[in-house]
Amino acid sequence: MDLKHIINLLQQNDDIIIFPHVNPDGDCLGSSIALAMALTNIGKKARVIVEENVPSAYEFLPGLECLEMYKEDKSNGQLAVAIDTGDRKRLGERARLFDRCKFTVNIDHHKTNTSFADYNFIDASKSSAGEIIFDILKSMNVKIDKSIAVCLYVAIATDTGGFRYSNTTADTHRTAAKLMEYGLNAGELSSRLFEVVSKSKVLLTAEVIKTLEIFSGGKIAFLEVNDKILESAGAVPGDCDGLVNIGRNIEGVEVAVLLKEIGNNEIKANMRSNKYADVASIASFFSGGGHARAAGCTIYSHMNKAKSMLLAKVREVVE
Ligand SMILES: [Mn+2]
Repeated sequence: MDLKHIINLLQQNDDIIIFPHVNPDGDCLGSSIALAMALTNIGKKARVIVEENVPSAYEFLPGLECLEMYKEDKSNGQLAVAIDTGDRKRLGERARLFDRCKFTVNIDHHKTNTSFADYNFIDASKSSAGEIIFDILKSMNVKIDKSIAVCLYVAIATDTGGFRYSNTTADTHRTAAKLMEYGLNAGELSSRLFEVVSKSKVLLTAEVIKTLEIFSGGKIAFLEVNDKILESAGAVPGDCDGLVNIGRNIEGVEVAVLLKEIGNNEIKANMRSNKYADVASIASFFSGGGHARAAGCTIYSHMNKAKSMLLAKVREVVE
């Protein structure tokens, strides 16, 4: 699908509902809020509907007034826009509202995207949904202000790990440079996003490091977290973001996995790779998704079983 069609739909509809994915991250929140603000500025009714609170790390974002908490009712909208959402499951409870809207659009950069909407724009060459939203706003010729720029910069910076991951392209830097021209303070944003951590996160990190296991002669690292560990650190599930990098950053490791025990029979796996292993293919095997270097899935089994099934698959890809 051509970006022009998506832009036409945004221009022709006045009641637009934007859907970030569940467990919202910096990319989906920043991109969604930026799009909502830009559309509101040109006189449209644009809302971002979420079903969870904004993680505390992103409470500083401008434009949070665009967010509305999802209520189960029969309301609908003209145009539904899912952002950064690889498959329909990632819409959570809101999938019903999404389906009730007259037209549905899916804007994403995950190569595993299932094209679940009426109109799908998937560009896996982009580092982030933020980069795509920037292109859309530029093509629509709508005014970008500092608040919109901050949101898009946060979207791009978080999905590229502060412009360090291999998804960072020359275009990514060019877009970031253009966003900086709206007067945002990149140093301050980076420190807020990547350096400042809560005490509970530090304590959680210490506990998670104790679970480290290394396999395949140092090429695979597994880490674990569960409610008991979270509780002992006084941490919340959102504090687990990025912990998989503890494994990924170990010299010689190709694939790192963080296993999160949600219930007795539900394990969420967060995977990262460094150079060659396609973790999206592993995630797909377990009905998950993502990118070659960052992917995730849920395994409905107990911890030991989930770990051995996943380890077997990771070994196939790594060895
Ligand atoms: Mn993203």
